[in-house]
Amino acid sequence: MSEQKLAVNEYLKIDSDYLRGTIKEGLDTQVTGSFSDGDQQLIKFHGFYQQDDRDLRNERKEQKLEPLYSFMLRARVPGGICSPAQWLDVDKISSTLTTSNSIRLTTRQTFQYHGIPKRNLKTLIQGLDRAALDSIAACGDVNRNVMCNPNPVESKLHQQAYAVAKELSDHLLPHTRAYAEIWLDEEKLLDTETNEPVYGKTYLPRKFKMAVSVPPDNDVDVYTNDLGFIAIEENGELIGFNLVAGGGMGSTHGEVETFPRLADDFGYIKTADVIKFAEAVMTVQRDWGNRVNRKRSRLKYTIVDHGYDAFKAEVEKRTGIKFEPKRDVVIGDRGDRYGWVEGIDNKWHLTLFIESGRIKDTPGKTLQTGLREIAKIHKGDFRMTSNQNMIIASVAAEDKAEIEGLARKHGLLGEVLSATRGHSIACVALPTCALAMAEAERYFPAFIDHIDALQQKHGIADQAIVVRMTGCPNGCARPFAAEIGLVGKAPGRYNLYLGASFEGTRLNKMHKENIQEAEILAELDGLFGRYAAERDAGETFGNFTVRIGVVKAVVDAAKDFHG
Ligand code: SRM
Ligand code: SF4
Repeated sequence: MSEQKLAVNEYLKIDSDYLRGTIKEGLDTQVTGSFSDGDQQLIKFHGFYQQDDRDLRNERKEQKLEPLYSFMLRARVPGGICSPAQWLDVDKISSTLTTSNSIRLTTRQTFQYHGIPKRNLKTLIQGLDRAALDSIAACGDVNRNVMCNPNPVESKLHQQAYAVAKELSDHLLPHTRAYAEIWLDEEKLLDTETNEPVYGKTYLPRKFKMAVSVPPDNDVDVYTNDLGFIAIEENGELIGFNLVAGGGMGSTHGEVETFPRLADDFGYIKTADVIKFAEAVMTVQRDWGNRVNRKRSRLKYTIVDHGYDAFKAEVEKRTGIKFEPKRDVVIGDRGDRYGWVEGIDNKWHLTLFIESGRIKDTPGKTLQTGLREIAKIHKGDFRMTSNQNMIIASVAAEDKAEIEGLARKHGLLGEVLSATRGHSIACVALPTCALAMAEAERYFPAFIDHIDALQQKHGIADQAIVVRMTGCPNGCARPFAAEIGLVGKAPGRYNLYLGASFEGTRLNKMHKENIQEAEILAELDGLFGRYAAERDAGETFGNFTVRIGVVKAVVDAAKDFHG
């Protein structure tokens, strides 16, 4: 059998001297705002992407100018928790070193800056470093930002789950000193093979994502991750986890060998064994994952291609521990609890809805200023959620009024939020995302207005429906796990997916391809009418569309998603 050629990125990693490449030299080059092709791949491991303003692309081409390059930086904030002092620094950096003048909360509990000129990159990373923040491994073929349920209400269990998420994140960080040398001007030490004891020179075949969920909340959408840990408690104490693995959303339109998938249940493990199992799952993926075709290189394909049983046996062999049968657990709501909620420690927590996670000052809605003003007086912490929202956590009863006053003054609170809007997310898409085929974030609020109106028309406004939109099938807002998923195909055109469960335990399936707003709304109008008239008590919209046969339930994604 002839040897297949590895994907280009594999050679880049091998030749990069542990992710250094020629980034340092590229940074000093003044003649272009971009990096070389190879370094553009390597900078991802350092947390940023080269982009250009797609709204201006054609105009600049006509003027024979190079695209207006700038950079997007994604921070690494395990569990999404940061202090008010850190937020003030994050905010200041956005105003002084980026041209977008905004902060973007992401679907994985962290924040991004857009519009960073190359000349500001180093200053920006040094600013983050002073705030005890970084962007190492926020992107690239490594373990990314580890998500964790941010619910501060049941604080003891959350604290224990968060400690596990933080330990996972720390343990699986790349060891290379490339980031420290290039961005923080630290000295180069002697590199040896032991530089990357877990990853090795070629790191992972592809990105790798982990989440820790605390049931019944499933805000982290645990089954969409490569590796998920579902917390199991006894008398309010964390005792272990159900381990799930092999989830992922990305696919390519028209290529049936690519598909989204939800993670499989593997069984129960004790808290003390979490790191062992995480390392085993990750290293099996490191050794067995597809390094030839990057479209088939995520863990989900490794499990499908090698088989569930073989994968499980290898993980058990590497840990020396057998999975116990999975524990019974209820998987519940993926939404956030908006407004004030009292925790068990007599502290209060305020969840703010941030539409598509975009924190920016606009006329009448000074969201960025509002959060800055809150950070100046807040004594608790900030928690970013995987629904792109922000929790002002741990507020003493006597401080509630002042915080709420600021939130109202700046438009962070006060608008009536429909049940569906509160459960809906959209990815960034245009103008910054290089892969976008259609709008998402910029169009989504108006689209949800239409959904709200249709739900009101049919008397079903109280029913939350999980609606998600992305500008392409990479799935950054997890659209294939939405009851109504809209995935960009071309400007103004989307594929409509239906039939996922409300809780995120079943994928959806394509119902209509390549349709425009009018057709989407007409389709939903008809289905909402039937839902209002024919639903069973308590039946969610996704389950209804499967029961009445609008789409078939996806049980085995490899066969059913396209079949
Ligand atoms: Fe994503 C690529 C934005 C969560 C699957 N994602 C991108 C890039 C970097 C485009 C690029 O490669 O040039 C997007 C940058 C847009 C911009 O201008 O900011 C981008 N992804 C995002 C964010 C910011 C969306 C958001 O609206 O919040 C999310 C950042 C998360 C974070 O903080 O780490 C984001 N991306 C996700 C998720 C959701 C999740 O992880 O829970 C997914 C689906 C889950 C998964 O990984 O399978 C996701 N992004 C992808 C993929 C497809 C991967 C695949 O397996 O095929 C790509 C493209 C790629 O990797 O080739 C991608
Ligand atoms: Fe870009 Fe596609 Fe991700 Fe949206 S889903 S941010 S369009 S890569």
